[in-house]
Amino acid sequence: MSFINVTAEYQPYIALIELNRPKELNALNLQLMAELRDALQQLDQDTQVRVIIITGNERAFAAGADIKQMAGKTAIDMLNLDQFSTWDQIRKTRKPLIAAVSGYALGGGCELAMTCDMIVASETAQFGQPEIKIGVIPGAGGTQRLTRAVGKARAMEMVLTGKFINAGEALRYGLVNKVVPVELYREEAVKLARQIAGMSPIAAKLGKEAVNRAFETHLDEGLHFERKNFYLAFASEDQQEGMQAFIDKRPPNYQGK
Ligand code: DAK
Repeated sequence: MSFINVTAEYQPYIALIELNRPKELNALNLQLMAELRDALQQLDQDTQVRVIIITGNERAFAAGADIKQMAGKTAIDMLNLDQFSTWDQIRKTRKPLIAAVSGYALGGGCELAMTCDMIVASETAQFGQPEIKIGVIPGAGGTQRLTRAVGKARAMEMVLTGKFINAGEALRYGLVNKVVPVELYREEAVKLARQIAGMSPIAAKLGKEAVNRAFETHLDEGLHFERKNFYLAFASEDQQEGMQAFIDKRPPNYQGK
């Protein structure tokens, strides 16, 4: 049995991965995470895919790591399971990733959404890092990514009290890109994906990599990295096509070359 569905119904160039453990509110067990990693690695190599959307269902994007699977574990069990390598591989996806979130995005679910490059939320979305309520702390980057996204005071409150924030707050805090009515959140994510998929896929990868550097390094090194990727974009046919199309006053036709 598989815990994800991968569809290319929004082609051209867009793949959608749906987390599919609805009865457990898409709790992220080891199998689901391994399937998600494998699917992302495959889609990252697929030249017919330029943007990947990860979504859940209306009630839950994901209510966190599977507490029932973690409950009896020791520190050494967790060490041996090496779940971090799965999360690291997901984080290293080079194509743009959009999370389309409705309902709960909690704990590992919130961390998974934040691992994506952008978040489109439904009005019913709720974000939280409630690990403290079960005696632990975020383990998949929550303390770092949430703090960078919403600032120290809000992140501290969420991590230390486990409180959830709603979609409107998430928008005001800069955690999500857009909030739309629940019946539109997937469509809105697809719209955003289509916009990006119409660009040079090479430039999209280089741009993603450079923006992410802003969080990993100091300004000088980040600017240096951006310049390297800027030069690299000039090695692509897409750069020539993009600029020529502008001059010719026609839409560009990018080939990812
Ligand atoms: N794990 C397992 N089952 C879960 C679950 C979860 N996180 N969340 C919900 N479920 C299950 C419930 O047990 C219930 O199952 P049954 O009792 O029907 O068998 C079913 O989903 C429906 O849930 P509820 O009956 O509780 O539904 P409610 O509407 O009443 O409440 C809720 C919804 C989301 C408020 C509640 O389910 C809840 O509080 N869930 C837990 C939320 C939570 O604490 N999440 C954080 C988990 S810790 C790591 C990477 C990541 C992590 C750790 C390490 N490494 C790389 C090492 C992440 C850790 C976490 O996320």
